[in-house]
Parts: sequence; structure tokens; C-alpha cells
Amino acid sequence: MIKEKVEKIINEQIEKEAYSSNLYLAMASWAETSGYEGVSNWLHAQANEERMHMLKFISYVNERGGKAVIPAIKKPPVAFKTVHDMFKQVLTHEEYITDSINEIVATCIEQKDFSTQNWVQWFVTEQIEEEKSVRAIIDKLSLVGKNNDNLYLFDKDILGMRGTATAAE
Ligand code: OFO
Repeated sequence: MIKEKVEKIINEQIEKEAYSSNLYLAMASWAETSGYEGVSNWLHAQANEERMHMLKFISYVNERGGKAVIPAIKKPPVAFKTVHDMFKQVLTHEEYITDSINEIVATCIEQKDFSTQNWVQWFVTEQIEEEKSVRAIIDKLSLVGKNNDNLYLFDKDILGMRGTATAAE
């Protein structure tokens, strides 16, 4: 049986994953209407992944005898300054999510819930990968600078990175 404190913090995480999914969907939509097909595709794939993370947490809480709460989600921003700026926001958000996953680990240790601590390690590893891939994109965008031709090539480059991921996968 899942401990109350662990159930509570995972329910908070469910809301954060739902927001992450919608945030990236909002970014994907902005990119789509701004002519960045590749960037939009990458963000659609990311939004789908975040939804998958949310579903993983929901199943886990329910399987362990807790109750997952499906949250209301606050509205994400609708517009972004530049592609570069937007990916910096993605990184800041992912760093926030990493801290939040670490808090789950800390709560599991405090509550001696070692099965959940073990289960949540998948997310610990996932966050390392997510931060790494966003940092690599930001590095590329720093090289691109303000040159629109380069940005066009960057968009083509990122299009091939995650397959085609527009609607739900
Ligand atoms: Fe971007 O990560 Fe979910 O957890």
C-alpha cells in the first residue's frame, strides 16, 4: 500500500506532467503557426512523452492501492519571443521537473517506501536524458544566432530528430 505522503507528492507530479504536456503543445502550436515545422514536430513528440509520463504516474498510484487525481491544468503561454528563447524556457522547465522528481525520491526515503523509490528511478534517468537533449538544441541555436537562413536549416535538421509526431502517437 502506498504511503499517504508519497501518494500526495505523486499526485502533484501528475499535475506537473499534465502541465508539461500542455506547455509543449502550446509551444508546438506556436512553432507551427510561425513556420517552424521541425521545431513543432519535436515539441509535439515531447508533449506526447509528457502525457505518457503522466499516465505512468496515474497507473502506478492506482496499482499501489492509492487514488490518482486527474488535475485541472493551468493555461500555458500562447506566444514566445524566439525559438532560442523558447528552448531556454523548455530547459528551465525541465530543470524544475528534475528537482521535483528528486523531491519524490527524498519523500520515498523519508517514508521508507523503497519500492516507489526504486520505481521512480526511471524518471531520474529520463530527466538526465531530457536535459541533455534540450541543452544540445540550445547549443545549436547559439551557433545559429539571428541568421534566418541558419534557422531555416536548423528547423530542417530538427525535423528528422524524432520521427513524425504531429497528432497522438
Ligand atoms: Fe520532461 O519530463 Fe516528464 O517527467
